[in-house]
Amino acid sequence: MVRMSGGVAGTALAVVAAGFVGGLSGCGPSETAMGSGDAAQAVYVPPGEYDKYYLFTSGGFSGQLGVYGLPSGRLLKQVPIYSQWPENGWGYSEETKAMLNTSYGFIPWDDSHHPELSQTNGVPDGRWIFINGNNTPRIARVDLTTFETVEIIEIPNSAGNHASPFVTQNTEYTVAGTRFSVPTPQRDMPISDYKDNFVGMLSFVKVDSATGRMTLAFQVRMPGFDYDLSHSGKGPSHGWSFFTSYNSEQANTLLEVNASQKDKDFIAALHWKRAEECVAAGQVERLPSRYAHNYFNESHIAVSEMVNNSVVVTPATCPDMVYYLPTPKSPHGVDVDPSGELIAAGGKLATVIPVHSFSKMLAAIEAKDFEGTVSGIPVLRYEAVIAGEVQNPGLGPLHTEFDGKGFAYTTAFISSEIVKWSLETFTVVDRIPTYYSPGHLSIPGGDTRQPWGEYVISLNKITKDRYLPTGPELSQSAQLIDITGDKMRLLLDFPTVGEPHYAQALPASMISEQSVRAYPLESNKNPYATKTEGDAKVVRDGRTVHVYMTAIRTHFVPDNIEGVQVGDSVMFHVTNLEQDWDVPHGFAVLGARNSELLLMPGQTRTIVWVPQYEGVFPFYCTDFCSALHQEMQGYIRVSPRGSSVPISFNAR
Ligand code: K7E
Ligand code: CUA
Repeated sequence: MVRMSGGVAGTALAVVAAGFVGGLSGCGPSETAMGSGDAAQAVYVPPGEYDKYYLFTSGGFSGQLGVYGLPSGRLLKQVPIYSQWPENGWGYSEETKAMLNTSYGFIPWDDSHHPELSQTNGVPDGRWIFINGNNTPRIARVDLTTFETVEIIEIPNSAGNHASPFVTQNTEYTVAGTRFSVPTPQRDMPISDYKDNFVGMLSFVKVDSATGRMTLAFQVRMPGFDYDLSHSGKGPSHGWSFFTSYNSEQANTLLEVNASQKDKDFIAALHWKRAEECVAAGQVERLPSRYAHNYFNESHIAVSEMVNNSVVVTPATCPDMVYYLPTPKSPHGVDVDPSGELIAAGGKLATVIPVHSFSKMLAAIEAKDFEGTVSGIPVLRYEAVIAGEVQNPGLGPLHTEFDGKGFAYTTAFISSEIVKWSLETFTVVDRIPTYYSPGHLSIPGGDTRQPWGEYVISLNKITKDRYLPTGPELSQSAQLIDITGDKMRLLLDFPTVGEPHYAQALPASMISEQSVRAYPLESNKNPYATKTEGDAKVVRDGRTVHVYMTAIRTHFVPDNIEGVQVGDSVMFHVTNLEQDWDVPHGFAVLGARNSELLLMPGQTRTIVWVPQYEGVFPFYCTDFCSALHQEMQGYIRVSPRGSSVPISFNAR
């Protein structure tokens, strides 16, 4: 909570305020309109106090997930998702490597754009957060009790999983729309055969409501457009998902020109409840497909399974499943208001924000008010489905969120601003400059049935002149804007790690109260776990040496090991015996060519070390765990290949 009292806080406030004033040069009028002291007070979280909200930001090309506190903007954690993370051994340790497996083999990186909280009844429930992998199509699930990635599923017959992972109202599904259409199944063909040969697959991944476990339920075969963003219906529109598309021209080269020919592209309105009926009735095709499904098994070791086919539904054999809403012009975002009635599109090149009406859409479907068909998919008449057009929305409107009080907020990328508009009159009621070029914005609960409102966070691509220079690459940033009053008020700039395409926030108590503090040692089922120091041992198995090691303040057991030879694969299986909160130990060994291990209390992790030279090599704890942390070390002796030095170690 933000609290202010007494002289100490007042002093700190003055310092923060001075910093803020220093940042004012060259800024717009709305920033100077409020006292900077007011802004500082509004974001000041006194030392020892907690933030009010968690904010989860995508890492973009870092492939990770950022966790921040609001309103302070303090970075709390980076959660590794798709990119290897030597800081804790993610993707390097034997227990986690398989999480990054794909049908293309092990991939240590991806581009992640959209974090999406799980929902119950259209409201975030604080259980999981999903995030898409864009380059190698995947969806990951993070458990919010541990802030750990626990599952990654690859999406077959897709390329560029951008319209993802937006969930349905009760997290029945998380969706995946392919940005790039591709030959399906993949095969050799001339690129110029794009038209009518490439497929744009929209995938529905079922989420088990008890466990969160994901399975690819079905895919919908769509014309070869580029599918860009998605949001699912809610309330009356629950059962539908909406996907923007561009390049309905089906160009395969110079898209900046060739995909901007038509006046309108489409939002695909997909009735997934209807698709479920067709799947149940067997009106499907089984497509040979190869994709990886990775998850932690009961021993908390990542396993990777290959799945070999997918179920495909086609509009032609599942009538009434999908309709096109004409939408100007190369639309990007698509956002559904809290009531579930209004569907707002961002149009990168559009001069208005088109807002479709769900009830009008149903009426137009009923009346068969079509202006034609595209590949057999009915195209609804624009005038029949449009609820309103927001005039003068800024240049390059991209993404919209809602405050739950009857207003929508849309980013304008080119004119660098957020515009606030009324869901009743479709008129702009306020605007505020952002610094600069916002992509998404985020309001706590802002894409749900019950937004918490209070703030909008602008997620900016460009920060020229906002921060100290850091060479050619400058930070991306978030800006915190107060939306409690009639006028938006800029409160705070804070840099972000990676490119925050999108972010979601929710009240902190929904997560903090269920946070895991340690993994119970008694339920550690890792087959290489060492649960007491008396069980520590070193075992040779051919050219592999297994070291069953324990870590506790402030020593490893064993801490002297001999009998290892050059070229052996030494598997350090290290178990952290601590059961206290916030006492990880680290493990690093000289010459390791992968990473360290960071062991949470009660956890076992394994790193492989292949000694290349004879000698005596130290290992040590990398996490300053106690006053005697520097004493937490040991040695391993490496003898020449074929040496007669026997395996030995000092036990307890
Ligand atoms: Cu607009 Cu990838 Cu959601 Cu970025 S996307 S901005
Ligand atoms: Cu254990 Cu430092």
